[in-house]
Amino acid sequence: MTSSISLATEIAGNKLASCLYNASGPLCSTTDELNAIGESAAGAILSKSATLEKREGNPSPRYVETSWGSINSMGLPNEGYEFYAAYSKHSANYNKPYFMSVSGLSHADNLLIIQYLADFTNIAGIELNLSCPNVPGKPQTGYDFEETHRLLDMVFAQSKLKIGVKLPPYFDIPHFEMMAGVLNKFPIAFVTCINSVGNGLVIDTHSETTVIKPKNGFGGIGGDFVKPTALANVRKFYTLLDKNVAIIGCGGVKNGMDAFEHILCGASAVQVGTCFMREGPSCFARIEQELKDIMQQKGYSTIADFKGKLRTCS
Ligand code: RRO
Repeated sequence: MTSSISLATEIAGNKLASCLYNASGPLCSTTDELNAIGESAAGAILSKSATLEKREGNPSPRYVETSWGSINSMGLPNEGYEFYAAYSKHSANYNKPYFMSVSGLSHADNLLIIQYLADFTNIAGIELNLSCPNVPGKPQTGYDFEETHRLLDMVFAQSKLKIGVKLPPYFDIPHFEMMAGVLNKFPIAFVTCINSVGNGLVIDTHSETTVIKPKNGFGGIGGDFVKPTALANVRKFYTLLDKNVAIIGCGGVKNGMDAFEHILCGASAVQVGTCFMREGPSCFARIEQELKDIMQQKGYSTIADFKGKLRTCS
């Protein structure tokens, strides 16, 4: 019986009945899409990254699934921040927290949006996206440590809501340490690792073309291929950040074992991106049951029983 097993967790002071929910990006832009997450077994609802103005995003084809995952260059298509702020009132119909992803095109935009959100009591927290790889001419803030410090200085000087950050993947130990050094200076509630692995290239050898159109085919990579990088980022930030910062794992999760691995590395919650895009909202109930089955086999009844308890082999 897995009914005595709990996947409950807490993020930014909010209780989630399940530690699994959607990554910002796929199927979380419209009211219908957000409602579908609300009605699903997901433990929370997370919006598409919002900008100041509504955006159409990059030209299509801009999302392609491959045998091992996905490549995207969506270019931040979204309804604008006021839409996602207003949705927070509707999200109260579902008995789960609503997080809003914010990805202003400038520091000033981010500050204006975050200031506006302060009065929306149904927003459980803001996931500040420091890592969109797909807006031509806009570098990923998370790869510039001083710029990240400057932005967070301004954000935390004025924010009333709980703030977390969505980071790009890092690949070098000093870079993990430098970013952790910046984040530990602020009262960050959570850190989501990782965004897509930026600027990959997928080729159709038959037509001898790229598979997506924007940026000459360069786009963010998600799915199976990114899981080892995601796990490394979850693990490193779990060990480097203050213990009251929740780590949210994102990258390569398509079954219960993938979620188990993220939690073992230190994740308090796990987001699903490419698999959610392919399978739709029913993926949450499936992955949750698979995770519960694994926990039962191993004799665990809560995620605290194994969270962060990864050991190095001897
Ligand atoms: O919209 C996008 O192109 C996009 C965003 Br904002 C992001 O954060 N990560 C990604 O892979 N695509």
